[in-house]
Amino acid sequence: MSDKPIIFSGIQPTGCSTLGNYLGALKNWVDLQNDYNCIFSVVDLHSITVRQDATALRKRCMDFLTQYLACGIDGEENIVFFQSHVSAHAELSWILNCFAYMGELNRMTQFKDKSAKHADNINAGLYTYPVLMAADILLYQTDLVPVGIDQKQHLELCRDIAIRFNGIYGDVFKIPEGYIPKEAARIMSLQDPTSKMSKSDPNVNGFISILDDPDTIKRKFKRAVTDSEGEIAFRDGKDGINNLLNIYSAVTGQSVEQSVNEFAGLGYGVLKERVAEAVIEELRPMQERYADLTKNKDYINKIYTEGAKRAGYMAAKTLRKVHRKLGYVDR
Ligand code: ATP
Ligand code: LTN
Repeated sequence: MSDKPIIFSGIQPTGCSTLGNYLGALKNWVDLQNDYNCIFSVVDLHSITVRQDATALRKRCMDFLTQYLACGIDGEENIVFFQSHVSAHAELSWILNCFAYMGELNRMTQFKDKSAKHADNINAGLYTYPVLMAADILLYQTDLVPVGIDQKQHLELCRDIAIRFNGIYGDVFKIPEGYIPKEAARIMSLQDPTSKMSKSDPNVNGFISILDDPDTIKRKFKRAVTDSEGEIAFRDGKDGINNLLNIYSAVTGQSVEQSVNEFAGLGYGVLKERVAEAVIEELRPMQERYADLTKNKDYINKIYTEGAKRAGYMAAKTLRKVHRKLGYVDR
């Protein structure tokens, strides 16, 4: 790898990737890939905090990795791999568990939300999930972590753990920074614009899947919940309209203010149609590449096998350093 700064990010293979994942994460990965050495993982270890069907999970993991490439990530220039293929993630995660406090983990809002959602299965993995995420990041001496704003708290925990560890053992880990986009940091559900668009939402009308066809996208935007005021403006209390304006701005690359001006005097119907059109056009090239790539299994296989090899090499280096600092006998 060249001496450009390092990026690490990942998405868990649950549900199907949404417009939220695309605008909050994937699109930025593509934009950043030329200026950084990038490591993008399908974080399959994270996904089993919720019970998964093995056959479906295996297929979904492949679909997610293929989507990374279809979005425009160059899998040869960058490292693209499955988290479970590099055992150092689980190994460092155990070690970092011993440097994370229960008080810290208790404060994680994602843990609180997910425990409420899966009250019948509040497993220890759900609780220590942010520690595994810290291990993902710290293994690669990562400089920058591009994520949506919902991951900010996890990232701060990662930094705290790294600073604590370095405080005891010297300069072991690079302290990573977050890269959180402004407009697209938090895309909201189309059915409940006060909660985030989530790929595990049981209501499929709440999210746009990045593989949805144009008719489905139009239909979902048409049904999007708005308000009864009829005025296109961006302000508190207009969650549905704010969300549509955010999506439109993120896709077109213009500011929210410019979008508000563009729609001045027009009705909600027009806004919904234009947002749908913009999203369809944004996703079209990715969907075409995706269809091609799914036919090329050998290529995909080569990308993730090579990816795991390169990632494994980098991760082993950090893990070796950690082991030495802790006092383990050399292998
Ligand atoms: P789940 O519903 O299974 O919890 P998710 O949709 O929240 O999943 P993650 O795998 O947790 O997706 O997140 C992957 C990346 O996408 C993260 O960087 C996250 O911040 C980003 N992301 C997820 N949802 C949104 C959203 N609605 N808006 C912006 N970014 C998002
Ligand atoms: N927890 C993240 C996914 C994730 C991640 C990471 C993101 C796992 N490990 C490392 C960035 C860096 C989420 O979005 N739910």
